[in-house]
Amino acid sequence: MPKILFIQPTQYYENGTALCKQRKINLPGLVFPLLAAMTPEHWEVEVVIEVVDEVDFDCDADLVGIGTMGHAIFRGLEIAREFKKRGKTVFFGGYMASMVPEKVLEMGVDSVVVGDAEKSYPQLLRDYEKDGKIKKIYDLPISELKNLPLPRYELLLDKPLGNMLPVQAGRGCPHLCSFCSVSCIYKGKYLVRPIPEVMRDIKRVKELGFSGFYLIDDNIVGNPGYLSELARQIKPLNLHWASQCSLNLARNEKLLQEVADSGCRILSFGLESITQEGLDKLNKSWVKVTEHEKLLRRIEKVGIMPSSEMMVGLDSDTEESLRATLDFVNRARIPIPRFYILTPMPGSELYEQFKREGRLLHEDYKKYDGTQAVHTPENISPEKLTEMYWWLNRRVFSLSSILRRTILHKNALKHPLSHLFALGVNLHYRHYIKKGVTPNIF
Ligand code: B12
Repeated sequence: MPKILFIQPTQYYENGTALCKQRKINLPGLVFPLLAAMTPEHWEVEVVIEVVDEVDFDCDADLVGIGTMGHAIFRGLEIAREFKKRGKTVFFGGYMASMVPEKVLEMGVDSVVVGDAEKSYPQLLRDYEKDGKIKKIYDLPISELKNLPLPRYELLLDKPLGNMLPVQAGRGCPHLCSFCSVSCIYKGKYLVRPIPEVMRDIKRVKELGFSGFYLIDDNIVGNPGYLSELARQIKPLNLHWASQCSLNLARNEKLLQEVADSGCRILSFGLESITQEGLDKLNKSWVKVTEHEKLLRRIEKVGIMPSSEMMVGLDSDTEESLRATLDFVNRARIPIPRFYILTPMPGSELYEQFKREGRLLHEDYKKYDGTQAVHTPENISPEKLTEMYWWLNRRVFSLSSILRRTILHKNALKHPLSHLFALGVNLHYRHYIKKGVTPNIF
Protein backbone atom coordinates (compact mmCIF):
# COMPACT_ATOMS: atom_id res chain seq x y z
CA MET A 1 0.00 0.00 0.00
CA PRO A 2 1.54 3.38 -0.94
CA LYS A 3 1.83 5.82 1.93
CA ILE A 4 1.58 9.57 2.25
CA LEU A 5 2.85 11.48 5.25
CA PHE A 6 1.42 14.94 5.96
CA ILE A 7 3.36 17.25 8.24
CA GLN A 8 2.38 20.56 9.84
CA PRO A 9 5.74 21.94 10.97
CA THR A 10 6.18 23.86 14.19
CA GLN A 11 8.51 26.85 14.51
CA TYR A 12 11.56 27.74 16.58
CA TYR A 13 11.77 29.73 19.77
CA GLU A 14 13.46 33.10 19.38
CA ASN A 15 17.02 31.86 19.84
CA GLY A 16 16.52 29.38 17.00
CA THR A 17 17.81 26.34 18.88
CA ALA A 18 14.70 24.72 20.38
CA LEU A 19 11.51 23.85 18.53
CA CYS A 20 8.20 25.08 20.00
CA LYS A 21 6.49 22.06 21.52
CA GLN A 22 3.25 21.76 23.47
CA ARG A 23 1.49 19.10 25.49
CA LYS A 24 -1.78 19.74 23.66
CA ILE A 25 -3.12 21.19 20.37
CA ASN A 26 -6.16 23.27 21.22
CA LEU A 27 -6.87 24.29 17.65
CA PRO A 28 -5.82 21.76 15.00
CA GLY A 29 -6.00 22.80 11.36
CA LEU A 30 -8.47 21.20 8.97
CA VAL A 31 -6.16 20.80 5.99
CA PHE A 32 -4.86 17.29 6.55
CA PRO A 33 -8.12 15.61 7.64
CA LEU A 34 -9.62 17.13 4.48
CA LEU A 35 -6.76 16.14 2.15
CA ALA A 36 -6.81 12.65 3.67
CA ALA A 37 -10.50 12.39 2.77
CA MET A 38 -9.61 13.28 -0.84
CA THR A 39 -6.93 10.58 -0.95
CA PRO A 40 -7.97 7.32 -2.66
CA GLU A 41 -8.55 4.46 -0.21
CA HIS A 42 -5.63 2.37 -1.40
CA TRP A 43 -3.25 4.99 0.06
CA GLU A 44 -2.26 4.90 3.73
CA VAL A 45 -2.25 8.39 5.29
CA GLU A 46 -0.41 9.54 8.39
CA VAL A 47 -0.58 13.04 9.91
CA VAL A 48 2.19 14.60 11.99
CA ILE A 49 1.50 17.85 13.85
CA GLU A 50 5.01 18.72 14.92
CA VAL A 51 4.02 20.92 17.83
CA VAL A 52 3.00 17.68 19.61
CA ASP A 53 4.48 14.87 17.44
CA GLU A 54 8.00 13.88 16.41
CA VAL A 55 8.89 13.59 12.73
CA ASP A 56 10.28 10.15 11.90
CA PHE A 57 12.63 10.91 9.01
CA ASP A 58 13.21 7.22 8.37
CA CYS A 59 9.55 6.34 7.98
CA ASP A 60 8.33 4.31 5.03
CA ALA A 61 6.25 7.06 3.34
CA ASP A 62 6.41 7.35 -0.46
CA LEU A 63 5.17 10.94 -0.56
CA VAL A 64 5.63 13.71 2.00
CA GLY A 65 3.21 16.67 1.95
CA ILE A 66 4.16 19.68 4.08
CA GLY A 67 1.87 22.53 5.16
CA THR A 68 3.10 26.11 5.22
CA MET A 69 1.84 28.94 7.38
CA GLY A 70 3.87 32.13 7.49
CA HIS A 71 7.44 31.83 8.75
CA ALA A 72 6.81 28.23 9.90
CA ILE A 73 7.70 27.45 6.27
CA PHE A 74 11.37 27.59 7.27
CA ARG A 75 11.01 24.60 9.56
CA GLY A 76 9.07 22.97 6.71
CA LEU A 77 12.05 23.50 4.40
CA GLU A 78 14.43 21.91 6.93
CA ILE A 79 12.14 18.89 7.18
CA ALA A 80 11.92 18.73 3.38
CA ARG A 81 15.74 18.68 3.08
CA GLU A 82 15.97 15.71 5.45
CA PHE A 83 13.40 13.76 3.43
CA LYS A 84 15.05 14.69 0.14
CA LYS A 85 18.36 13.30 1.48
CA ARG A 86 16.48 10.02 1.99
CA GLY A 87 15.18 10.04 -1.57
CA LYS A 88 11.55 10.92 -0.84
CA THR A 89 9.24 12.96 -3.05
CA VAL A 90 8.22 16.10 -1.17
CA PHE A 91 5.48 18.60 -1.99
CA PHE A 92 4.33 21.77 -0.25
CA GLY A 93 0.93 23.43 -0.01
CA GLY A 94 -0.74 26.16 2.01
CA TYR A 95 -0.67 29.95 1.98
CA MET A 96 3.03 30.71 2.28
CA ALA A 97 4.19 28.27 -0.40
CA SER A 98 1.32 29.45 -2.62
CA MET A 99 2.49 33.06 -2.37
CA VAL A 100 6.08 32.29 -3.39
CA PRO A 101 6.00 28.92 -5.21
CA GLU A 102 9.07 29.61 -7.37
CA LYS A 103 11.20 30.43 -4.34
CA VAL A 104 10.08 27.22 -2.63
CA LEU A 105 11.00 25.16 -5.71
CA GLU A 106 14.46 26.78 -5.72
CA MET A 107 14.95 25.29 -2.23
CA GLY A 108 14.74 21.76 -3.63
CA VAL A 109 11.10 20.90 -2.96
CA ASP A 110 9.66 18.71 -5.75
CA SER A 111 6.29 20.40 -6.13
CA VAL A 112 4.00 23.14 -4.83
CA VAL A 113 0.21 22.93 -4.72
CA VAL A 114 -0.85 26.56 -5.16
CA GLY A 115 -4.05 27.67 -3.40
CA ASP A 116 -7.02 25.31 -3.28
CA ALA A 117 -6.09 21.65 -3.37
CA GLU A 118 -9.46 20.11 -4.29
CA LYS A 119 -8.49 19.62 -7.94
CA SER A 120 -4.70 19.93 -7.75
CA TYR A 121 -3.97 17.35 -5.07
CA PRO A 122 -5.90 14.46 -6.70
CA GLN A 123 -4.11 15.36 -9.96
CA LEU A 124 -0.73 15.21 -8.19
CA LEU A 125 -1.57 11.75 -6.87
CA ARG A 126 -2.70 10.57 -10.30
CA ASP A 127 0.56 11.80 -11.84
CA TYR A 128 2.61 10.08 -9.14
CA GLU A 129 0.75 6.82 -9.58
CA LYS A 130 1.32 6.92 -13.35
CA ASP A 131 5.11 7.08 -13.43
CA GLY A 132 6.39 8.21 -10.01
CA LYS A 133 6.79 11.80 -11.24
CA ILE A 134 4.96 14.94 -10.18
CA LYS A 135 4.87 18.39 -11.80
CA LYS A 136 6.60 21.33 -10.21
CA ILE A 137 3.45 23.39 -9.82
CA TYR A 138 -0.20 22.40 -9.48
CA ASP A 139 -2.46 25.41 -9.70
CA LEU A 140 -6.04 24.40 -10.44
CA PRO A 141 -8.36 26.86 -8.67
CA ILE A 142 -11.91 25.89 -7.77
CA SER A 143 -15.00 27.98 -8.47
CA GLU A 144 -17.31 26.53 -5.83
CA LEU A 145 -16.92 24.94 -2.44
CA LYS A 146 -19.42 22.12 -2.85
CA ASN A 147 -19.28 18.38 -2.32
CA LEU A 148 -16.23 18.42 -0.06
CA PRO A 149 -15.77 15.01 1.54
CA LEU A 150 -16.28 14.52 5.27
CA PRO A 151 -12.86 15.31 6.80
CA ARG A 152 -11.09 12.28 8.25
CA TYR A 153 -10.98 13.68 11.78
CA GLU A 154 -10.13 10.24 13.10
CA LEU A 155 -6.54 10.80 11.92
CA LEU A 156 -6.21 13.43 14.66
CA LEU A 157 -7.83 11.46 17.45
CA ASP A 158 -4.67 9.79 18.75
CA LYS A 159 -3.21 13.25 19.41
CA PRO A 160 -3.62 15.29 22.58
CA LEU A 161 -6.49 17.58 21.49
CA GLY A 162 -8.57 20.21 23.26
CA ASN A 163 -12.37 20.15 23.12
CA MET A 164 -12.80 21.57 19.59
CA LEU A 165 -12.37 20.32 16.05
CA PRO A 166 -12.37 22.58 12.96
CA VAL A 167 -15.23 22.81 10.45
CA GLN A 168 -15.06 25.05 7.39
CA ALA A 169 -17.92 27.35 6.34
CA GLY A 170 -16.24 29.73 3.89
CA ARG A 171 -12.93 30.18 2.12
CA GLY A 172 -11.37 33.36 0.76
CA CYS A 173 -12.62 36.87 1.48
CA PRO A 174 -14.49 39.58 -0.45
CA HIS A 175 -12.11 42.31 0.83
CA LEU A 176 -8.78 43.29 -0.68
CA CYS A 177 -6.70 44.49 2.28
CA SER A 178 -3.18 44.98 0.94
CA PHE A 179 -1.35 43.27 3.82
CA CYS A 180 -3.49 40.12 3.85
CA SER A 181 -2.37 36.72 2.58
CA VAL A 182 -5.97 35.64 2.02
CA SER A 183 -6.65 38.53 -0.37
CA CYS A 184 -3.33 37.78 -2.09
CA ILE A 185 -4.42 34.22 -2.91
CA TYR A 186 -8.15 34.73 -3.39
CA LYS A 187 -8.18 38.26 -4.87
CA GLY A 188 -11.66 39.07 -3.55
CA LYS A 189 -13.09 35.59 -4.19
CA TYR A 190 -15.18 34.30 -1.29
CA LEU A 191 -16.71 30.82 -1.47
CA VAL A 192 -19.15 29.40 1.05
CA ARG A 193 -20.13 25.79 1.54
CA PRO A 194 -23.74 24.65 1.36
CA ILE A 195 -25.24 24.65 4.87
CA PRO A 196 -26.22 20.92 4.79
CA GLU A 197 -22.54 20.02 4.18
CA VAL A 198 -21.34 22.26 7.01
CA MET A 199 -23.96 20.73 9.32
CA ARG A 200 -22.87 17.22 8.33
CA ASP A 201 -19.33 18.03 9.51
CA ILE A 202 -20.51 19.70 12.73
CA LYS A 203 -22.63 16.66 13.56
CA ARG A 204 -19.64 14.42 12.96
CA VAL A 205 -17.60 16.50 15.42
CA LYS A 206 -20.35 16.01 17.99
CA GLU A 207 -20.57 12.26 17.27
CA LEU A 208 -16.86 12.00 17.98
CA GLY A 209 -17.50 13.31 21.48
CA PHE A 210 -16.29 16.91 21.12
CA SER A 211 -18.23 19.63 22.91
CA GLY A 212 -17.39 22.36 20.44
CA PHE A 213 -16.02 23.33 17.04
CA TYR A 214 -14.04 26.09 15.46
CA LEU A 215 -15.81 27.45 12.40
CA ILE A 216 -13.19 28.34 9.81
CA ASP A 217 -14.24 31.38 7.82
CA ASP A 218 -12.42 34.69 7.62
CA ASN A 219 -15.60 36.69 8.03
CA ILE A 220 -18.58 34.58 8.96
CA VAL A 221 -20.90 37.64 8.91
CA GLY A 222 -20.03 38.34 5.25
CA ASN A 223 -23.36 36.77 4.28
CA PRO A 224 -25.85 37.57 7.10
CA GLY A 225 -28.68 35.34 5.78
CA TYR A 226 -26.31 32.37 5.60
CA LEU A 227 -25.06 32.97 9.13
CA SER A 228 -28.59 33.33 10.48
CA GLU A 229 -29.67 30.01 8.96
CA LEU A 230 -26.50 28.28 10.11
CA ALA A 231 -27.02 29.58 13.67
CA ARG A 232 -30.63 28.33 13.60
CA GLN A 233 -29.48 24.82 12.64
CA ILE A 234 -26.55 24.74 15.07
CA LYS A 235 -28.62 25.76 18.12
CA PRO A 236 -30.36 22.41 18.85
CA LEU A 237 -27.01 20.59 18.85
CA ASN A 238 -26.01 22.19 22.18
CA LEU A 239 -22.42 22.72 21.16
CA HIS A 240 -20.19 25.72 21.79
CA TRP A 241 -18.33 27.28 18.91
CA ALA A 242 -15.83 29.96 17.97
CA SER A 243 -14.97 31.74 14.73
CA GLN A 244 -13.52 34.86 13.12
CA CYS A 245 -15.71 37.76 12.16
CA SER A 246 -15.85 41.48 11.48
CA LEU A 247 -17.32 43.81 14.09
CA ASN A 248 -20.13 44.48 11.60
CA LEU A 249 -21.91 41.59 13.30
CA ALA A 250 -22.60 43.89 16.26
CA ARG A 251 -24.44 46.35 13.98
CA ASN A 252 -27.12 43.69 13.40
CA GLU A 253 -28.36 43.06 16.93
CA LYS A 254 -30.94 40.44 15.94
CA LEU A 255 -28.31 38.36 14.14
CA LEU A 256 -25.85 38.87 16.98
CA GLN A 257 -28.38 37.45 19.43
CA GLU A 258 -29.10 34.47 17.14
CA VAL A 259 -25.38 33.74 16.93
CA ALA A 260 -25.00 33.92 20.72
CA ASP A 261 -28.08 31.71 21.24
CA SER A 262 -26.63 29.07 18.92
CA GLY A 263 -23.69 28.49 21.29
CA CYS A 264 -21.08 30.87 19.88
CA ARG A 265 -18.74 31.64 22.77
CA ILE A 266 -15.69 33.32 21.22
CA LEU A 267 -15.27 35.46 18.12
CA SER A 268 -11.99 36.81 16.90
CA PHE A 269 -12.10 40.29 15.36
CA GLY A 270 -9.52 41.87 13.08
CA LEU A 271 -9.59 45.27 14.82
CA GLU A 272 -6.12 45.84 13.35
CA SER A 273 -5.44 49.29 14.80
CA ILE A 274 -6.69 52.25 16.77
CA THR A 275 -5.50 54.64 14.05
CA GLN A 276 -7.79 55.10 11.05
CA GLU A 277 -5.48 56.70 8.44
CA GLY A 278 -3.08 53.77 8.53
CA LEU A 279 -5.93 51.31 7.97
CA ASP A 280 -7.32 53.39 5.10
CA LYS A 281 -3.91 53.21 3.42
CA LEU A 282 -3.96 49.41 3.77
CA ASN A 283 -7.32 49.27 1.99
CA LYS A 284 -9.19 48.36 5.16
CA SER A 285 -11.18 51.57 5.47
CA TRP A 286 -14.37 49.60 6.12
CA VAL A 287 -13.16 49.10 9.69
CA LYS A 288 -14.01 52.21 11.75
CA VAL A 289 -11.71 52.52 14.73
CA THR A 290 -13.95 55.02 16.55
CA GLU A 291 -16.59 52.30 16.83
CA HIS A 292 -14.39 49.53 18.21
CA GLU A 293 -15.35 49.97 21.85
CA LYS A 294 -19.07 50.47 21.32
CA LEU A 295 -19.34 47.37 19.10
CA LEU A 296 -17.18 45.26 21.42
CA ARG A 297 -19.52 46.08 24.31
CA ARG A 298 -22.50 44.83 22.30
CA ILE A 299 -20.69 41.58 21.55
CA GLU A 300 -19.94 41.01 25.23
CA LYS A 301 -23.46 41.88 26.28
CA VAL A 302 -24.87 38.82 24.50
CA GLY A 303 -22.28 36.57 26.14
CA ILE A 304 -19.75 36.24 23.31
CA MET A 305 -16.16 36.73 24.37
CA PRO A 306 -14.15 38.89 21.96
CA SER A 307 -10.67 38.02 20.93
CA SER A 308 -8.75 40.55 18.83
CA GLU A 309 -6.05 40.69 16.17
CA MET A 310 -4.16 43.99 15.98
CA MET A 311 -1.16 45.23 14.02
CA VAL A 312 1.35 47.91 14.96
CA GLY A 313 3.73 49.74 12.64
CA LEU A 314 1.15 51.24 10.29
CA ASP A 315 2.09 54.56 8.71
CA SER A 316 -0.17 56.33 11.17
CA ASP A 317 1.50 54.71 14.19
CA THR A 318 3.67 56.73 16.55
CA GLU A 319 5.10 55.98 19.99
CA GLU A 320 1.99 57.68 21.42
CA SER A 321 -0.43 55.54 19.39
CA LEU A 322 1.33 52.39 20.59
CA ARG A 323 0.95 53.54 24.20
CA ALA A 324 -2.68 54.35 23.44
CA THR A 325 -3.11 50.81 22.05
CA LEU A 326 -2.23 49.44 25.49
CA ASP A 327 -4.75 51.81 27.08
CA PHE A 328 -7.38 50.76 24.55
CA VAL A 329 -6.93 47.02 25.21
CA ASN A 330 -7.03 47.56 28.98
CA ARG A 331 -9.96 49.98 28.82
CA ALA A 332 -11.99 47.73 26.52
CA ARG A 333 -10.83 44.80 28.69
CA ILE A 334 -10.36 42.58 25.66
CA PRO A 335 -10.10 39.10 27.16
CA ILE A 336 -7.94 37.52 24.41
CA PRO A 337 -5.85 40.06 22.45
CA ARG A 338 -3.08 39.29 19.95
CA PHE A 339 -0.62 41.64 18.26
CA TYR A 340 1.73 41.52 15.30
CA ILE A 341 4.06 43.99 13.67
CA LEU A 342 2.69 44.86 10.24
CA THR A 343 4.68 42.54 7.97
CA PRO A 344 4.76 42.74 4.17
CA MET A 345 4.50 39.01 3.43
CA PRO A 346 6.38 38.16 0.22
CA GLY A 347 3.83 37.84 -2.57
CA SER A 348 1.39 40.34 -1.01
CA GLU A 349 0.45 43.70 -2.49
CA LEU A 350 1.99 45.44 0.52
CA TYR A 351 5.30 43.70 -0.12
CA GLU A 352 5.35 44.94 -3.73
CA GLN A 353 4.49 48.46 -2.56
CA PHE A 354 7.20 48.63 0.13
CA LYS A 355 9.72 47.15 -2.26
CA ARG A 356 8.89 49.79 -4.89
CA GLU A 357 9.14 52.52 -2.28
CA GLY A 358 12.49 51.23 -0.99
CA ARG A 359 11.02 50.68 2.47
CA LEU A 360 11.98 47.03 3.01
CA LEU A 361 14.87 46.84 5.50
CA HIS A 362 16.04 43.49 4.11
CA GLU A 363 14.70 40.34 2.49
CA ASP A 364 15.74 37.90 5.16
CA TYR A 365 12.32 36.22 5.21
CA LYS A 366 13.12 34.20 8.32
CA LYS A 367 12.66 37.49 10.12
CA TYR A 368 9.26 38.14 8.54
CA ASP A 369 7.55 36.62 11.53
CA GLY A 370 5.53 39.57 12.86
CA THR A 371 7.77 40.10 15.90
CA GLN A 372 10.34 42.45 14.36
CA ALA A 373 10.05 45.45 12.05
CA VAL A 374 11.17 44.59 8.51
CA HIS A 375 10.07 47.88 6.93
CA THR A 376 10.36 51.59 7.67
CA PRO A 377 7.07 53.04 8.90
CA GLU A 378 6.47 56.77 8.35
CA ASN A 379 6.35 58.00 11.93
CA ILE A 380 8.43 55.67 14.06
CA SER A 381 11.83 54.08 13.53
CA PRO A 382 11.92 50.31 12.91
CA GLU A 383 14.07 49.81 16.03
CA LYS A 384 11.66 51.75 18.22
CA LEU A 385 8.72 49.86 16.68
CA THR A 386 10.22 46.47 17.55
CA GLU A 387 11.08 47.66 21.05
CA MET A 388 7.57 49.01 21.62
CA TYR A 389 5.96 45.88 20.18
CA TRP A 390 7.56 43.80 22.92
CA TRP A 391 6.81 46.50 25.50
CA LEU A 392 3.14 46.33 24.47
CA ASN A 393 3.08 42.53 24.75
CA ARG A 394 4.81 42.55 28.13
CA ARG A 395 2.36 45.11 29.48
CA VAL A 396 -0.74 43.44 28.03
CA PHE A 397 0.38 40.04 29.33
CA SER A 398 1.42 41.33 32.75
CA LEU A 399 -0.40 39.51 35.53
CA SER A 400 -2.40 42.58 36.52
CA SER A 401 -3.66 43.21 32.97
CA ILE A 402 -4.43 39.50 32.49
CA LEU A 403 -6.48 39.29 35.68
CA ARG A 404 -8.42 42.49 34.95
CA ARG A 405 -9.28 41.32 31.43
CA THR A 406 -10.25 37.77 32.47
CA ILE A 407 -11.40 36.59 35.90
CA LEU A 408 -11.82 40.12 37.32
CA HIS A 409 -13.79 41.18 34.23
CA LYS A 410 -17.27 42.44 35.02
CA ASN A 411 -18.81 39.58 33.02
CA ALA A 412 -16.75 36.87 34.72
CA LEU A 413 -19.49 35.92 37.18
CA LYS A 414 -22.03 35.60 34.38
CA HIS A 415 -19.73 33.48 32.19
CA PRO A 416 -17.17 31.95 34.56
CA LEU A 417 -16.04 29.13 32.27
CA SER A 418 -15.26 31.43 29.33
CA HIS A 419 -13.29 33.77 31.56
CA LEU A 420 -11.34 30.91 33.13
CA PHE A 421 -10.58 29.70 29.61
CA ALA A 422 -9.39 33.22 28.70
CA LEU A 423 -7.17 33.22 31.79
CA GLY A 424 -5.58 29.97 30.61
CA VAL A 425 -5.04 31.35 27.10
CA ASN A 426 -3.45 34.55 28.46
CA LEU A 427 -1.06 32.59 30.69
CA HIS A 428 -0.17 30.44 27.70
CA TYR A 429 0.53 33.60 25.66
CA ARG A 430 2.55 35.05 28.52
CA HIS A 431 4.76 31.97 28.36
CA TYR A 432 5.37 32.52 24.63
CA ILE A 433 6.04 36.24 25.08
CA LYS A 434 8.73 35.41 27.64
CA LYS A 435 10.32 33.13 25.04
CA GLY A 436 10.23 35.85 22.35
CA VAL A 437 7.56 34.16 20.23
CA THR A 438 4.35 35.78 18.99
CA PRO A 439 1.63 33.78 20.66
CA ASN A 440 -0.33 32.09 17.92
CA ILE A 441 -0.07 28.42 18.62
CA PHE A 442 -2.90 27.06 20.65
C1 B12 B 1 -6.49 27.14 11.95
C2 B12 B 1 -5.35 28.08 11.64
C3 B12 B 1 -4.22 28.03 12.44
C4 B12 B 1 -4.12 27.09 13.63
C5 B12 B 1 -3.80 25.66 13.26
C6 B12 B 1 -2.62 25.53 12.35
C7 B12 B 1 -2.28 24.13 11.96
N1 B12 B 1 -1.25 23.61 12.54
O1 B12 B 1 -2.88 23.52 11.11
C8 B12 B 1 -3.05 27.84 14.49
C9 B12 B 1 -3.79 28.76 15.41
C10 B12 B 1 -2.13 26.94 15.29
C11 B12 B 1 -2.32 28.65 13.43
C12 B12 B 1 -1.05 29.11 13.59
C13 B12 B 1 -0.39 29.92 12.66
N2 B12 B 1 -0.94 30.47 11.57
CO1 B12 B 1 -2.71 30.03 10.92
N3 B12 B 1 -4.47 29.84 10.29
C14 B12 B 1 -5.43 29.02 10.58
C15 B12 B 1 -6.67 29.33 9.72
C16 B12 B 1 -7.63 30.15 10.58
C17 B12 B 1 -7.41 28.14 9.12
C18 B12 B 1 -6.51 27.09 8.44
C19 B12 B 1 -7.33 25.91 8.00
O2 B12 B 1 -7.34 24.85 8.60
N4 B12 B 1 -8.10 26.12 6.92
C20 B12 B 1 -8.98 25.13 6.33
C21 B12 B 1 -8.33 24.52 5.09
C22 B12 B 1 -9.15 23.36 4.55
O3 B12 B 1 -8.29 25.54 4.12
P1 B12 B 1 -6.89 26.16 3.68
O4 B12 B 1 -6.03 26.40 4.85
O5 B12 B 1 -7.19 27.28 2.78
O6 B12 B 1 -6.25 24.93 2.87
C23 B12 B 1 -6.57 24.64 1.53
C24 B12 B 1 -5.43 25.03 0.59
O7 B12 B 1 -4.72 26.18 1.06
C25 B12 B 1 -4.56 23.81 0.54
N5 B12 B 1 -3.52 23.56 1.53
C26 B12 B 1 -3.29 24.11 2.71
N6 B12 B 1 -2.23 23.52 3.29
C27 B12 B 1 -1.79 22.55 2.48
C28 B12 B 1 -0.75 21.65 2.60
C29 B12 B 1 -0.51 20.73 1.57
C30 B12 B 1 0.61 19.76 1.68
C31 B12 B 1 -1.33 20.76 0.42
C32 B12 B 1 -1.10 19.81 -0.69
C33 B12 B 1 -2.37 21.68 0.30
C34 B12 B 1 -2.59 22.56 1.33
O8 B12 B 1 -5.48 22.74 0.69
C35 B12 B 1 -6.65 23.12 1.43
C36 B12 B 1 -7.85 22.61 0.67
O9 B12 B 1 -7.97 23.25 -0.55
C37 B12 B 1 -6.03 30.19 8.58
C38 B12 B 1 -6.94 31.26 7.99
C39 B12 B 1 -7.56 30.82 6.70
N7 B12 B 1 -8.24 31.72 6.11
O10 B12 B 1 -7.40 29.72 6.22
C40 B12 B 1 -4.79 30.80 9.25
C41 B12 B 1 -3.55 31.06 8.41
C42 B12 B 1 -3.34 29.88 7.49
N8 B12 B 1 -2.48 31.10 9.42
C43 B12 B 1 -1.54 31.94 9.14
C44 B12 B 1 -0.38 32.19 9.92
C45 B12 B 1 0.54 33.31 9.47
C46 B12 B 1 -0.10 31.42 11.06
C47 B12 B 1 1.11 31.60 11.98
C48 B12 B 1 2.45 31.72 11.28
C49 B12 B 1 0.82 32.80 12.86
C50 B12 B 1 1.97 33.36 13.67
N9 B12 B 1 2.33 34.58 13.38
O11 B12 B 1 2.50 32.72 14.49
C51 B12 B 1 1.04 30.31 12.85
C52 B12 B 1 1.96 29.20 12.31
C53 B12 B 1 1.88 27.97 13.15
C54 B12 B 1 2.68 26.83 12.58
N10 B12 B 1 3.65 26.39 13.29
O12 B12 B 1 2.43 26.35 11.50
C55 B12 B 1 -1.84 32.69 7.86
C56 B12 B 1 -0.96 32.21 6.71
C57 B12 B 1 -0.42 33.35 5.89
C58 B12 B 1 0.77 32.97 5.09
N11 B12 B 1 1.24 33.91 4.30
O13 B12 B 1 1.29 31.90 5.15
C59 B12 B 1 -3.40 32.45 7.69
C60 B12 B 1 -3.90 32.43 6.25
C61 B12 B 1 -4.10 33.56 8.49
C62 B12 B 1 -4.03 34.91 7.82
N12 B12 B 1 -5.17 35.49 7.50
O14 B12 B 1 -3.00 35.47 7.59
N13 B12 B 1 -3.11 28.84 12.34
